[in-house]
Amino acid sequence: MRALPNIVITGTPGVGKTTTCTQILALASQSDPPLNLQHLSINDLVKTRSAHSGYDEELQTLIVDEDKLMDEVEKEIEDGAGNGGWIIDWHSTEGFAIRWVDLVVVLRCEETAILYDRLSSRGYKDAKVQENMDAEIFGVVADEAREGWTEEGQVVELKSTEAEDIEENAERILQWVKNWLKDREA
Ligand code: DAT
Repeated sequence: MRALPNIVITGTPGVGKTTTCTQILALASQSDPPLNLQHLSINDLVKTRSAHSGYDEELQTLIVDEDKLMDEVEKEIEDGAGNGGWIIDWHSTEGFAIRWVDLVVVLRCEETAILYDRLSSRGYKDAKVQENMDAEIFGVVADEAREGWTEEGQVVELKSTEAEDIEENAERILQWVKNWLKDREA
């Protein structure tokens, strides 16, 4: 059994996944006792392990080789005897084994104008901004997560619109980790 839970922080690009993960790790290291959580950026893994099969010019993105990527994810997660504590940062949960993950957090930015600004300030082309906006409006990532993790409370959606949301969400997620630990001790 894992010593710490594995959590996926997911959502449409620009909802604040990486910023939230950084904040969770900062709070975890300041906890008493510190919690040994680690950030697993799947974006980085795609690049460093070459889990891609080319570049999509239209969508300005690497074409992910999902089988290779999931092999690499599994290797990372199972590293250290599978002790857990991974905060996994990716815009999808597709391909993840249910057993790898204890909680899926879907960040949501329902203020489309705000998400639009975040995406266009990254220099994304219109087609890519539009694709992501549509995905957010239709809740694609949340639906996909719910199809996989069906038990009550395994998937939570949190609003990530304003700066205060980042802090609040990171605190909630850390509290969830602490409760998970308490339940295991009992
Ligand atoms: P993601 O990892 O989901 O693609 P990010 O963490 O890189 O997103 O954030 C993209 C940009 O938007 C970054 O400049 C921080 C900002 N941002 C994200 N969530 C926010 C929030 N809830 N309030 C204010 N700014 C936010």
